[in-house]
Amino acid sequence: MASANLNIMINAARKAGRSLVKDFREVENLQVSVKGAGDFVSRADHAAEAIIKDELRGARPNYGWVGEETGAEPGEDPTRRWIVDPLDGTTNFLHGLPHWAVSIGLEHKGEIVAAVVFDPAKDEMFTAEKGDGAFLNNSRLRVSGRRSMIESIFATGVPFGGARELPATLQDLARLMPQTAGVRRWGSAALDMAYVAAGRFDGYWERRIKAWDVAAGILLVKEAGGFVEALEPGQSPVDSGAIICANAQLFDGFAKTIRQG
Ligand code: LIP
Repeated sequence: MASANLNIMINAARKAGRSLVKDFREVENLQVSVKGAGDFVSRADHAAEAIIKDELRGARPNYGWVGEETGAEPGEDPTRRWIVDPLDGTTNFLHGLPHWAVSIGLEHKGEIVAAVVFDPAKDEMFTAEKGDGAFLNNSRLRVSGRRSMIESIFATGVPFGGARELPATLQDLARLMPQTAGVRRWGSAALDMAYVAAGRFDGYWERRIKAWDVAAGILLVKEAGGFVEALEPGQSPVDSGAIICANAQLFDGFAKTIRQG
């Protein structure tokens, strides 16, 4: 039985998803325009965040807020904050690729306690609450049972635009590729982690990531039986900026390989 907070999150994600799907259809038409879709997608992103913010802060006005587009706003309740990426996979959306999601996490005293990752293009609603399991469209999720790296596939984000994390990520790939069944770079951290929770990916890591990209995914993976840590041991995975997750059998070997970098 979903809590009142989770129901509020699901409804906000669906309302924002309806707006994004409408805009996504327009983006597909803009691919051939000279100006491109950049400004249009930015407006779509901001519109979606405004919808989510109105819904969540309207229902829980004393909670804090962190949103990719509008930044951080403390709430009267210093222990709780919404952590929201209204459109994770922005570049995919911009290019008309139907792989993007609405990501909403609720943090309480530094720990994610409720999560929603909604993929409107595929109508997949990933949800989790602390201690109550992870679900995809109300079906229970479990991470994969694969035990050997050579049978496993991993997801990541490869830094672009001159980001300083690129060399380390390329070294990660050089170490991983010979010992795995492959790596996927699909452009949405929230969906990468949802897919680890669903057993579609066996693990995921990324060296340059924001709290709003991974907050919801962290709880999905944990509640599906997976392990999640900051790339730097001891740091908070939510705010560390670099993250590793995998199923329980693979995590230690996978994390050791990534941390060699
Ligand atoms: C994206 C992440 C993705 C990362 C991209 C980008 P955005 O978030 O979900 O994993 O590789 O560089 O940060 O910008 O689409 O919200």
